Amino acid sequence: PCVTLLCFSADSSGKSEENQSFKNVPIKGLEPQRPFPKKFYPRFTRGPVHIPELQQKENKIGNSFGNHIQDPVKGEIEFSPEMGMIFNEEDQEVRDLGYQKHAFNMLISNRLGYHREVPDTRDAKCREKSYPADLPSASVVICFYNEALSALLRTVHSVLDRTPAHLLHEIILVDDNSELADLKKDLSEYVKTQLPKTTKLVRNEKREGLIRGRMVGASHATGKVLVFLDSHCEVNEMWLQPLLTPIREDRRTVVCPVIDIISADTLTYSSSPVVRGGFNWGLHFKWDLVPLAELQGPEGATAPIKSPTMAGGLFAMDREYFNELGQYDSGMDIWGGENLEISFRIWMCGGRLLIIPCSRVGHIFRKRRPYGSPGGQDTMAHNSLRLAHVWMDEYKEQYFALRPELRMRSYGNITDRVELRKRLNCKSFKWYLDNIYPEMQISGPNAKAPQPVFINRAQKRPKIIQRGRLYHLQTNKCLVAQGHPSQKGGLVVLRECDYNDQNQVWIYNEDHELILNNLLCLDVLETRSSDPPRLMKCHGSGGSQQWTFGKNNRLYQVSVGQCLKVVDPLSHKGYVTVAICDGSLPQQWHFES
Ligand code: UD2
Ligand code: MN
Repeated sequence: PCVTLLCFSADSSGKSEENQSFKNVPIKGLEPQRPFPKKFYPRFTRGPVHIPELQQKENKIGNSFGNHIQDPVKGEIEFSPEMGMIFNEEDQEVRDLGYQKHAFNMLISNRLGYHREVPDTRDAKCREKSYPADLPSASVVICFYNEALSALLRTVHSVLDRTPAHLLHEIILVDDNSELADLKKDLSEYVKTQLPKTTKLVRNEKREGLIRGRMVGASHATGKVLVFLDSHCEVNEMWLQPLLTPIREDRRTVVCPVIDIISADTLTYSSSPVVRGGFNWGLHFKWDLVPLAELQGPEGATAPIKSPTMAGGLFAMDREYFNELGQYDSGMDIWGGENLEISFRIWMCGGRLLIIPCSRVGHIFRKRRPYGSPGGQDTMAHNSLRLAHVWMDEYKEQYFALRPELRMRSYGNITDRVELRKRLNCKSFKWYLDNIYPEMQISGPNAKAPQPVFINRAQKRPKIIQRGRLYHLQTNKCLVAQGHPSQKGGLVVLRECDYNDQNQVWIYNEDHELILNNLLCLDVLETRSSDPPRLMKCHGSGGSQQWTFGKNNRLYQVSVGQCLKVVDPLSHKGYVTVAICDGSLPQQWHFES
């Protein structure tokens, strides 16, 4: 049977006519249907997402999960590659502008609308857990700057749709002085007319950055627990109860959900492995595998995990405890560093920080930040300096060893924060390293650190589906590298086919990558959908390197939403580009084994 996309809600911000034409795109039988690759940042792989209990429900089968559809036989959520199909110039503009302003595919985000189902990525044992009835209620604080309306409202609706009303005290949206006029107008209208009274919108008179922005949000909150979210998230089934439970037991516990991955190019929701937060001496956050000992308790994979640091965006904390512990450092600007600062502060001043595997929230991970700071400063360095001087004692030298140019840089007044540390009677940074993050390597002559025992998760190579030539039907030519196939950034062009030439051999694998001579992947630039494809290092996270073969012999580029086309089939130059899929001869390709 032919399954069509059924994922447009009435309030989708796309135009209804376009939706109509898009709705009729058949999916099954048109493209090779394979599980969407799970190779994302953090860089570990996992098998396909299985949702056995959904398989039982007849009415769910063939229904859409955003841009996933469920395979009725295997019960897997599969990826529908044509969600980003460009039909006209307007689509193209939405896509390209979206990448410029938000660094993700806004065309797909708009088409998904404000509600969608996401795959339940929790460990099966999480579904057997029960939680106390008398949990504290939460104020959800979402601070945003120039967010895409559809992404922001999907964040809000996912919370409204998947949180029991008695646990949701309010949602506080903090507009950090966004400049996008449409966003301002449409959002305040929407909040007024479409959302419950408990969703409030506050607006900063000037750009404060996410750190002071969250403090503003928290100051308006009246719920027992604060829950912070980024403005491009989708919460999963039963996300809040597992976060509130440990806080109810001990108010000095701060908790983070597992952050699932929403692809910036395809908006596909996929499962993250359970990892914990760490950092390096450059004061950058990083993910670490969980030491074996942490996973060997009776609760196994569902037990909360102690985490030395948090990623920053998604966490829950008792509101009064947030205030007692000194909120955030209000001298920190725009973006960066606040996550390590609050993590060190929690541990050193008598609290604890846990990751809760049974709570899952998806987040759009972008390849770049689409905004700067108002004065163009490097706020990460400024903020890191402040945290190093307040919290890291003699270990700040580790940072300066890597960033000597910052040693003399001014970082503003930190008196209040130093006093806070004294007042709260916080432990030393050495205590933190010894007890909370003993795996941290200390560089220098006397460096000696215990080797952590980590679970070894081998990276899986995507399976090869086909190996052969990319043959252009109209010209009888083959797609090859313009220069050497190992040259990064090189263009591809049509040349006479030579069946003995390895440099003409492509691999097509289960991740939908096209790899020339087993070296580089066929890739497109994210920002402009009209640029020709190039050969780039395979990044394994789909999107710009995903291609599917479909109707009318077309070769479709997933994140650009267009088809590979020969520019001028009669010329000898053999240039190719991507263009709106029209089924014409210049767009017809064969993969020849
Ligand atoms: C990560 C965190 C983010 C924050 C940051 C370090 C996650 C998933 N995300 O970066 O929450 O801790 O590390 O600072 O852990 N925003 C404003 N005003 C600004 C700039 C940003 O309100 O001036 C908003 C923005 O719209 C977004 C949030 O702050 O909702 C986080 O910004 P981001 O998504 O660009 O940060 P991200 O996820 O790269
Ligand atoms: Mn974010």
